[in-house]
Formats: sequence, C-alpha cells, structure tokens
Amino acid sequence: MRKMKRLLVLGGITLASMMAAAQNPIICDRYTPDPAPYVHNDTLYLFVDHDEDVTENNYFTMKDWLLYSTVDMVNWTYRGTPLTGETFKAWAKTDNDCWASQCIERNGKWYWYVTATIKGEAYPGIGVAVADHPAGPYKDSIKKPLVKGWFKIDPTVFIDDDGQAYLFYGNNMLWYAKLSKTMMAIVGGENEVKTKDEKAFGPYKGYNDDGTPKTNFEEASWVYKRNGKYYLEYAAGGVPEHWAYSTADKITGPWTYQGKVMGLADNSFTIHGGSVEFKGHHYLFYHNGKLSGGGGYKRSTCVEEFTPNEDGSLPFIKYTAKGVAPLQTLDPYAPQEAETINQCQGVKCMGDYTGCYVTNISSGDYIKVRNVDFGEAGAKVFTAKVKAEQKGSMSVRIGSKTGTIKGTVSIEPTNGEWQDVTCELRTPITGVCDLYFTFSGNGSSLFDFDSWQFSQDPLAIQAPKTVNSQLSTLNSYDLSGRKVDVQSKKSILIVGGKKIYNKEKLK
Ligand code: FUB
Repeated sequence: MRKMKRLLVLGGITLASMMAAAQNPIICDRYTPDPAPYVHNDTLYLFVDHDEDVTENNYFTMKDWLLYSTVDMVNWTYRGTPLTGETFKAWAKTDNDCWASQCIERNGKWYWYVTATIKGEAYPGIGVAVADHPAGPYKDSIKKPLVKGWFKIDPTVFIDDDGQAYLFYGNNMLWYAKLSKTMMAIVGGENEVKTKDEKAFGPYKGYNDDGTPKTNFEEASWVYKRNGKYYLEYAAGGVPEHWAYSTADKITGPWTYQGKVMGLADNSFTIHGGSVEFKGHHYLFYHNGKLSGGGGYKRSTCVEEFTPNEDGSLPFIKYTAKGVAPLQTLDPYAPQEAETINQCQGVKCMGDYTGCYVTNISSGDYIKVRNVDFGEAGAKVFTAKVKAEQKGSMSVRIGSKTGTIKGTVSIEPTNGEWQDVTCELRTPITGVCDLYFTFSGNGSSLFDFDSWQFSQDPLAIQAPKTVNSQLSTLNSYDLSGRKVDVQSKKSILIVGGKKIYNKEKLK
C-alpha cells in the first residue's frame, strides 16, 4: 500500500488529472464490492462488502462489511465498518468469506442480511444482524443462519405493499422465502425458482461438467417493485458476468426474461449491485475492478444514472468513468465531516457509529470534495479539527489538487486531543467549486482529520484550540425524520470561540 501511494505521488500531474476527472469508482479509500443501496428520507445509504488490499490475491479476502452514505450522489461519507465476521461468530467462520449483503429498514430497525460460511463447513449460510441506526451497533440476535446450504448466497430483501417481506438468494439456483414480521425468521419454508427456465431467465450458454445445461442466471439477485411490476435484476451469463433482469406480475413469479442491463464489468469477472430511485432519479449501482490496484478480487462500487423506458423496461446502461452529476451543492459554512469525500488519494477513513475521521494521511495525499457552494460574499476563514503526533500542514485548494492554494493551516502535535486549527484565506473563495485538501509534512501518519468548516467572518480566526474530545458524528434522524446527531445530539465544531449548533437537539 505504501509503495502504491509513493508511485501515485510520483506519477505526477497526468495521472493525477486523469484520476481527478473520473468519478467511478465512487469510493476511494477501500475496495468496495457488491453494493446494496438503500434510500431512507433524504439519504442514500450504501451497504458494501470489502475486498481486502492483500498482495497474494487469487481469491476473495473479505473480513467485514462497510457503510457509506450520500445526500448529493457525489460526496460519500464513510459511516464505519458496522459488521465483521465476528458479529456472526455464533455460527459463522469469522476470519473471511464476508460476502454479499443487503440492509433494509422496517419500523425504525435496520436489518442487514449477509452471506457467511458456516463454521466448520465449506458451505454458506445467510444471517441477519439488527440495529436501531443504519450505522449500528448491530447484533446477531438469533445467533443462527436463517437458511444454509450449498449455493445459498447473495440475499436480497424486499417488503411488498401488503407488508410481507421476502428474501431471495442463490447462485445458479434461486430460492425465495417469506420473512416473519420480526424479519428474523423464515416462515412457510423455502421455494425454489427454476433458473433453468429460459423464458424466465434467458438462454443458457454451455454445459456443466455433469452434462446439465448452465443457467443464464448466475447470482446477485436484486428484487424491487415499480408501478405494480416486480423486477429481479441479477448477474448473468456465467463467468464473466453481465447484468440482466426479469420481471413478473407477482412476487412469486412466473418471471419473464427481459434482457441485458449492463455489459461485462470492467476488469472484474463478477458484477453485483442493484438499481434504486433517489430524489426523482434512477441509479444503477454495480462494481468493477478499476480503482488503482484493483481487479477481480479487488472490486469497487460505481454508479450510473438511467431513465426507465416508458413501458417500464430498463434501458441498456453503459458504464462510464464519469459517473453521475451532483444532486445538490454542499454547504461549507455548516460543519462537514472530513470523511465526506468525492475522490481521494492515500488516506483511509476509520471509526464507527460514535464518529468517524480520516487517518493514514501522508505528504502528497489529498481529499476532493465536489460541488461546494461558497456563495457570492465568499469564505474568509478555514477551520479544521485535527489530532496530530507530529508537525504537518493542510492546504485548501480550488479546482484541482495542484490548484491555487487559498489557505494553509499549520498543525503542531496536539497531545492526543482534537484541536481546531484555523487560517485566514489569502483571497475569499466564492461561487460553486470543487475543494481540495492537500497534506504536507514529513512522511506518513501526519495527523487525523475529523471535520472542517469555512466562515465568512474574519473574527473566526483564533489560536489552535482544544475542542470536545468526542469525534463529530453525522446526523441521524429522530422519529419525525428530522436530522440529529446520534452521540452529542448537536454539532460540536467551535469557530471564533462560538459554538455552532446547526443540528437540532434530539427530543
Ligand atoms: O463478493 C463475493 C461474491 O462475488 C458475491 O457474493 C457474488 O455476488 C460476487 O460478487
């Protein structure tokens, strides 16, 4: 990893500018396969698996599941690693095989269905962990798999209009089962969907070793309903996989094959994801192997926007490096999490539901935040909340990672405390632009970075100041859907000696 970081820095402007233009993959600090998006209120949560960045990589190395979120589709906030193999230690192998998953909210509880390998066996099972917040903490309350057996992987969960929830899962074979109201038990047994039915899943290609025809349906099922029609998207065509879909008038089928939605994933023999509607736009999430150093076992989430055809059918969606357009601007005068990132180089996000931050910052690394609206009057002061063991600095640039430096905060060791450091900008930043934070110092692990904020008030300038040692946490929401901070129940950034409470207190 360190070596890769050095190469990227030495790669110079050409590589940097090429990377800056690309928006896919959308998560830059880790490999994030098998995306499962979920829309709740004004936020899109992205539940993903995690391919480890290991040198010997001739099979999947997957130890945990991650969560990111966005409100604008271009800046993604790391929300922690809420599940690991250990979460399911009662029945699953804990050190690997944390495979595809999907999470759903019901009556204020979050149910995250995962694939893991049964302890002491070679075959998989599907478990569920439950939490009060999307970022956790999650518990495996039933301490056993919901279903287990060969080919039982890749759960997709769906709640129909009558309140009945369903789980679909399978590789080459496909099953569905009703879930109980608790969402933590199967009721009425498992039902097999005949994947060899060409009318339902499309023509097969080739034969298995035992002479039986291969199925076009491969794995990664993704079920939803739109305008009264049921959609089943899935990885198809054997390996390498492409993305296809079938539809039905009833959730129990019969399914009718509709065709390809996306071609073979770039630099990955698998494809996995699903489509969602968010703020009036339709998005298809999928993975490829295009993040630096990536490949078939180091896959990353990407997203494309599409418009369903008038008859409800899905268009063929081409994958792009460009990705999607922002849905809204980001407010630099409100406290923002450092781990809200559009693109980055070298850094890593850490933390959990109590708060996250950016770490592993080396000289030459950068973070890009896209589509930031500074307004006409413009920003005059920059404040960052950091924790440092050595000297370093962070510069604010506009437009590119080598763009004009607008201001630089000097960072001194902070004795293990979080500190606000401020600087006056050389000239005000105005209008809507892409913001870059670039980091300098001697070597690696320069400092940790929790949050940032701009001010239009020159009086906001102050000497470095120790602040609440608690990490700032992203808003969650109360029962009426208003945003609140889960931990401190309020914003904790202090600017110009004044506390800024821009988040409402939890009632
Ligand atoms: O990520 C591990 C496995 O690869 C998933 O469960 C499959 O869908 C494929 O993406």
